[in-house]
Amino acid sequence: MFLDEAKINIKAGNGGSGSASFFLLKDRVKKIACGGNGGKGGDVIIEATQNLSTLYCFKDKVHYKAQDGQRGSSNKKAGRSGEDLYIKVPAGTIVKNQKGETLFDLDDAGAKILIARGGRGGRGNASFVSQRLKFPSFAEKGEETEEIWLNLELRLIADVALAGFPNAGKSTLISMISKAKPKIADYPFTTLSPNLGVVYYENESFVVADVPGLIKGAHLGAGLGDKFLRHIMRTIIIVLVLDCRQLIEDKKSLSETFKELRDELMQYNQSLYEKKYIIAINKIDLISDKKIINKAKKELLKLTDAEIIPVSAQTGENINDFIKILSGKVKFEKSILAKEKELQEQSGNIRVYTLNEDTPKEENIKIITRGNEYFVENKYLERIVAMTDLENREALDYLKNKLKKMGIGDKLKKMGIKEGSTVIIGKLVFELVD
Ligand SMILES: Nc1nc2c(ncn2[C@@H]2O[C@H](COP(=O)(O)OP(=O)(O)OP(=O)(O)O)[C@@H](O)[C@H]2O)c(=O)[nH]1
Ligand SMILES: [Mg+2]
Repeated sequence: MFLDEAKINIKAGNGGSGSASFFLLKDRVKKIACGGNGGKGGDVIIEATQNLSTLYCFKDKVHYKAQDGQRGSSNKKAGRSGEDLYIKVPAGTIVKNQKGETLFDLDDAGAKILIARGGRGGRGNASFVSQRLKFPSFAEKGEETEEIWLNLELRLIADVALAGFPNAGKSTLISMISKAKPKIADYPFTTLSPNLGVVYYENESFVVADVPGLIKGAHLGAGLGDKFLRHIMRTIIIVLVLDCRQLIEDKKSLSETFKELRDELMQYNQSLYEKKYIIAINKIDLISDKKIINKAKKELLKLTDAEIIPVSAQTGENINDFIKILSGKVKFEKSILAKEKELQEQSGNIRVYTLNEDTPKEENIKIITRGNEYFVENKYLERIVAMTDLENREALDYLKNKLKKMGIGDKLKKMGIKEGSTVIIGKLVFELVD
């Protein structure tokens, strides 16, 4: 079963809450704050693997959640961190956000992205002990993480794509040059999803993709072509498969079909159009008069300087030459790409992408006014507020102090805030009473 699109919901683990506990000394009067910190929540990591070739496994499982961090406990015992969750996807998967913007392109096996970071563990009351505050009765709550919806889109990783109109013999060709065993039949749209095959030549090998047939207007979504054209996007070389049966049956020239195909690729995507390609004139076993083929080839050469190879995917005629030429081209183009990639890839294989910053910064506090309301916007601050136990008087005092130190009060005053105005910081809403 093949599936090349999936929508998943992920959530990193919440941080565990800190503990507010005291250790009573022998006299049962003196006490020491000893609440430990909560553990960090598990991260969600998406990893590309060679062992998967479709997104089918995401069909029934949509929600993915990493483990929460555990609560801290007394005796300064920290809570255990939540386990990270690895989501495996086939190499070639593109990760998009809900708006359809590409966040990441996992184009090689082994590439990993940290897509959502686990929540920070809340600090236990032992962490709040200071000269001024000897017996803090409060602890921080663990940081809560948010769910994220992602769209996964698979673009197969193949070196070569066989493209052509339905029935041209693409599937027959891939079955002739590789071990792939796609369905072959004498009607259009036999192939409904892409097939991959590995072709071996001398000491080299390359991957070929047979995709569903294109038809005129495919770029507009006609037929099946449009949906699968994206699988050709990554390939280095396209083989345009033309069916020479039309020369005798429909009296339609190959040049015309060639132009239609090229046009279709161009309409879909400029870079697809600009890709290197060669032409295979297939089914030459059906035409005994070789002059007809040669004439068609000459006409095509007026339109393109691409290599043109007449073959029969059925009898195997010229197939060795075809493989040899294709292999040479793949090798050449790959060596160019490898050099380009070397320049790009100095940062290694593991690329970290996060939707939430690990340590939001204290700087750049923004305050926005709307009528009598003042919105303080700063991730660092919002996180502190979210992790504060707002029910606890002492915790609130501590937070107030922190806000003062950060100069929030002064900033608000400078903006001309009046008594009775509302200040909003994340989940915290309060009225200014001076
Ligand atoms: N005589 C002859 N018939 C061929 C050759 N290649 C393919 N065919 C026949 O052409 C028909 C279509 O072949 P497929 O390989 O299914 O064509 P396709 O391009 O994959 O078609 P779609 O998947 O529908 O796009 C089948 O009946 C094949 O047996 C060939 O070289 N010679
Ligand atoms: Mg086919």
